[in-house]
Amino acid sequence: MEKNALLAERNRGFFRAKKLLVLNVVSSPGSGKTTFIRETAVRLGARLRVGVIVGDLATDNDAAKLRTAGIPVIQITTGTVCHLDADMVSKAARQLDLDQLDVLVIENVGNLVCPADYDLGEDLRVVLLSTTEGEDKPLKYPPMFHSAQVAVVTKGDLAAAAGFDRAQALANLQRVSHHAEVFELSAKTGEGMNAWLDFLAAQHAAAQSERT
Ligand SMILES: Nc1nc2c(ncn2[C@@H]2O[C@H](COP(=O)(O)OP(=O)(O)OP(=O)(O)O)[C@@H](O)[C@H]2O)c(=O)[nH]1
Ligand SMILES: [Mg+2]
Ligand SMILES: [Zn+2]
Repeated sequence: MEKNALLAERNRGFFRAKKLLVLNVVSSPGSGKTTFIRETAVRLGARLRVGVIVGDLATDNDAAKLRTAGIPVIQITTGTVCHLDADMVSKAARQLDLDQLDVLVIENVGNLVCPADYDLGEDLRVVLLSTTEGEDKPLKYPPMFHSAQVAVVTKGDLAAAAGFDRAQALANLQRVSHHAEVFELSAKTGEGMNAWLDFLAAQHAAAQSERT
């Protein structure tokens, strides 16, 4: 764990020197990370160039989906390890042409538990909560939600069908991640995506002026 903290700081310095804004996207399996990342990258288009590192225990399905959309992507398959660590990210990042990118998105392994403990050297940790998985996730997995700077409620288009209690979900987020910026959107319909993209662009601009 100590070694990971050191490597994460080294990653952070390296990413800063490359003028990259780096996101660590975490959620339970199937909350919509890959879809959200794909829509983010595609909608930003030429405004900001996005590259992706994606972690899974097995398969390169997610990388294939992202690559089809023209997004530069490196897949990490972790075997039995249920989280990404800073060393894995460092090795994968070196396989991307980082000079061509503005934003690096890391899709973590679908897991709301141990990725909370592994700093990857990111600027922002983005936790997803889908409308189909229950409003109580922030209360059940507080370390993950507490450690995130951004919380995104995904699959807004399915909220009614799932009987999603929006007020309760927002109250739970407020309780556990009170400092986090909250976005509500659907990657499928695009509703709510613009507010998120504007926030991301502003974060990128702020990071650039800080680093020059
Ligand atoms: N209706 C709807 N479905 C969505 C949305 N986002 C994702 N999905 C669907 O939800 C399923 C899982 O989405 P993924 O993006 O693969 O989720 P993930 O978090 O990357 O999954 P893992 O990497 O396996 O943890 C897929 O069938 C998606 O098409 C959305 O906004 N609306
Ligand atoms: Mg995925
Ligand atoms: Zn783990």
